Amino acid sequence: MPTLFCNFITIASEKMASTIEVYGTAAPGSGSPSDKKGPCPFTQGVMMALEERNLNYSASYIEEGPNKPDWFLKNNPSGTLPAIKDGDDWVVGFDNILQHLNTKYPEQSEGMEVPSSLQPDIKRMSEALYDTFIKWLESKNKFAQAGADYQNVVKEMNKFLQGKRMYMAGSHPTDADCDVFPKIRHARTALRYFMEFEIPLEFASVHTYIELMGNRESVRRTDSPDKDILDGYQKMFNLEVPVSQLG
Ligand SMILES: N[C@@H](CCC(=O)N[C@@H](CS)C(=O)NCC(=O)O)C(=O)O
Repeated sequence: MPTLFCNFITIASEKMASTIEVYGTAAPGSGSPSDKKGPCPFTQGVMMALEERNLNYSASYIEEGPNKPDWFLKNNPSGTLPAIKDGDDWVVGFDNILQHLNTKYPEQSEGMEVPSSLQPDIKRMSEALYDTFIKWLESKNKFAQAGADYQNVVKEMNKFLQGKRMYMAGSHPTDADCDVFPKIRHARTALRYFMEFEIPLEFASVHTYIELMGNRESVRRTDSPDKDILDGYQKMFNLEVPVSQLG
């Protein structure tokens, strides 16, 4: 076989075999690195983005806080999670990671990019969904203003989807769903338990969206059991209702 051809085979097979290493947020108290995923929708979102692209990856988890391993901080001085190592490249943060995937794997990323006309609205809703959810948990008060703010964002999302879109950016899943869905999933589970809050039935488009996304393989393969999500947020915010009540 000519040398040039041999080299091509080697490079092609190396490229196909390369595995992206994901470092996500670990369950509180599980160590670093840990094999126990913690309550971080950004971590699930990155893994969903890899699943939707059919890219090979392995995942391990690092605990939040100051005690991150030296080897990790050497490569990721900010300590922000999630991060990935793709070959020699370290990429940190949800948006940067998705941008990296779109640039480095254009074929696998086909159809995943969010139309620029929709990006600002979706980003604003996504950030508001997470911020109000976290503020509500932090308040430890079922009647806090953050609760009303959270419901307003869900209402806005319902209006955004209603009669126009099945997924956040249209008729097929995109990176917008890797961004938004994990936040809805985590909040719905945690708020139901800690705040006795259910997304009102009148927000039917959001309920349909949750069901549609919940059945996707990319979600099934990256999801955490409810108990792990609840346990994570309980420890993270020192919430009073004991998760052990779940049985
Ligand atoms: N904007 C960041 C947010 C990610 C984030 O909030 N990560 C948290 C974990 S869920 C983190 O980095 N925690 C590290 C620490 O607090 O030590 C992103 O896009 O990924």
